[in-house]
Amino acid sequence: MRQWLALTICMVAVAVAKAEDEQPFVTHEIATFEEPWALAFLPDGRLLVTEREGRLFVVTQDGEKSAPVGGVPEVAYGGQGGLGDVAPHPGFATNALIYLSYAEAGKDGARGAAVARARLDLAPEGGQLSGLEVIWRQVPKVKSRGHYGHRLLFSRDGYLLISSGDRQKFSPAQDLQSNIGKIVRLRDDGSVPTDNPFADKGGVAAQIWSVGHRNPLGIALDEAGQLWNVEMGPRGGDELNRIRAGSNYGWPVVSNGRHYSGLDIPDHDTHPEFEAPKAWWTPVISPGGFTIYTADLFADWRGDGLIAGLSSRALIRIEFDGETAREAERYDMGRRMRAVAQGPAGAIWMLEDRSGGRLLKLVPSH
Ligand SMILES: [Ca+2]
Repeated sequence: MRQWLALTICMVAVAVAKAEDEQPFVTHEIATFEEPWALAFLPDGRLLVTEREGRLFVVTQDGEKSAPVGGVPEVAYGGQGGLGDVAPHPGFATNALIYLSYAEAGKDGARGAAVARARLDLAPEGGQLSGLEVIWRQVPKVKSRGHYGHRLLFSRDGYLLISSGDRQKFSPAQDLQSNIGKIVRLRDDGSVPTDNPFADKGGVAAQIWSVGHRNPLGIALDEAGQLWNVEMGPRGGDELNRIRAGSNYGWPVVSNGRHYSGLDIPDHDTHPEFEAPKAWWTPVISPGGFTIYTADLFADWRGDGLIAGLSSRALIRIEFDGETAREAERYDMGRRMRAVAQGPAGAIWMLEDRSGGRLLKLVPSH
């Protein structure tokens, strides 16, 4: 049954993958980077782009790239780790604060994601960070160089949401004494809101917004303000989840995929006490980034989810219907896609993965 289902999904995926000349958008190459990981727009319309080795750039929409911004914290580059996400504070225009996530070295080869905030003073040649303070860390640091997660998102009411991967350690994702394998919610200074679902447990549990995530590389808010995430499953079982405060998404107890060894993990429908994904993929798409489109330029896509696919080398469009979601269309991009964001004028901006990864601007073709 599972094989039949997987084959069917695979055939559907092939059927909807469109050749480039049929795509509803034109792709413009804006700039090229070395292992880019994240992009975000500043209020003045310029972009911040991170490179995994530890560089942050200010980039114009025409592709003019600054010198690396000074004062970026030292990162533990290697494996999947390095400099990760970047997010300007919602009040950047007045406070100039930005947030960076990155892999941080600990003792004896242990590593963990950290999030720092700093003031970014823009200058003609780029900019300089000052007053950098680390406001969050994965607990505990572990000997792994993968599954950091560490995407950043500000909620409409100004809280900082951080997706925290399971660090390839599985069971801590179910442990409230650890913040790995979770989505956490903090105030903008890193302090813990008193209305978080596990606030009364204190300690690291108080940070936790949702439980049981594997490697969540995308978080986004829909127009109603509901939170969604995408995360990589193991062999099969990539997930799109509707995130609710205090809910448990089941990793590693359940997954619609199986271990890399081939050993099965019980599927979601065997454990209804966990939140099941609203959409899932076998074969995997390897979601690297996620946004929900809210602009008018792509008029038919307003309200749709957009996933940057790594192994699927695609932009994947999701249609929502209240509480449900489904893959509506898959556009072949030809390269591993690491990140996706909506630009100020409604264009869709993407980053390719790895060395030579391009910053792309997608605009409607008609
Ligand atoms: Ca399974």
